[in-house]
Amino acid sequence: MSTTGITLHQHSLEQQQQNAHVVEELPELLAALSRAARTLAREIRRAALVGQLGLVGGSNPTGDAQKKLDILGNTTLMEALAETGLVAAVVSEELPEAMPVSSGSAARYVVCLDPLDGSSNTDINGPVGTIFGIRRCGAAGQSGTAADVLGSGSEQVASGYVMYGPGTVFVYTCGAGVNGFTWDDERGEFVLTHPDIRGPRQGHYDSANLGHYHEWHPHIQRFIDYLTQHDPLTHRPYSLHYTGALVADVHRSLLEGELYFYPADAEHQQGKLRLLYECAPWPSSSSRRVAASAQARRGCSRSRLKPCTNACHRSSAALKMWRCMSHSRPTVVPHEEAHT
Ligand code: AFP
Repeated sequence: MSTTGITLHQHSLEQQQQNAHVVEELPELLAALSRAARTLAREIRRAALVGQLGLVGGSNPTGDAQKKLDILGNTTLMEALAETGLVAAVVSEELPEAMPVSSGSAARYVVCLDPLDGSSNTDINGPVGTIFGIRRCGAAGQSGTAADVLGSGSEQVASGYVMYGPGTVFVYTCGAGVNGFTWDDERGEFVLTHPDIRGPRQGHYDSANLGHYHEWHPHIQRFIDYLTQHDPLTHRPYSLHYTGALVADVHRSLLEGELYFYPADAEHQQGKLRLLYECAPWPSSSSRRVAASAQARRGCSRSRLKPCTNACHRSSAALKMWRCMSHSRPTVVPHEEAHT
């Protein structure tokens, strides 16, 4: 396939035509998400000028203080997805439960969203993002409920993220490679700029909130100590890069090879990152299927969720998830040591 100048819409149509496993509604679902992303990019850029920075005054179901832009992001995405008639429900960081969207027979998908990831960065003009994972509704009569999203991350039909930085970048996978598109003002389109993303085999960045170092499990502390030792042969010490916005940090990981981790700490004993919309959606270049390798707790088991109260917002102590996803091969302490 020639990739010169191809738009996101053209790309998703080609993916759908060329890969039997790709759902026929993919182009329309991605078009809706990209329309919302375009609106959000504009609103984020001008937020300081129109009084859209700062807090709303409440908190979301995961306990984070909600920003005005969090609410705007959620509404914008929900409206765009509702227009398609293809989405039965949305699971969002900003909503307590799965929210019904459409009830027609075409509404066969549930979309998991972190509408504005890293929203603490909005007030300092830092990078933020949107994360999405698209799943099929479950058995007939069970559509649009939390039960539809309780399967493994590998059951997603497509997933990805948008990063609002100096440019706006839309990255997605439908299980046939990971591709990135940059918004082109002149064409009014997302245009393919990062085809078939595969991170370098050797990374030398790490990304984590080291403020929690003394609360982490001793094995994780040892791992950090290992990364900071000097050894040119294994590209150590790693350089610490942390923006506080998962999308920005993991985007770097996909492009340049990096470890990102947010292990359990005193405040977040189950980990901070939410499985459905902060972990499972991260696209993998190493698998035909959409990545599911967000892992639970210290053991790095697969992310099959079991029903529980507020399962939509269940979190994961993510230790090494994006090393495997980005194809980067940093030299790490032996697996057994890191995970026992
Ligand atoms: P939200 O802005 O969507 O709540 O996500 C923020 C986040 O989950 C993730 O984007 C960051 O990597 C992480 O939190 C930063 O957390 P700390 O401020 O605790 O380091």
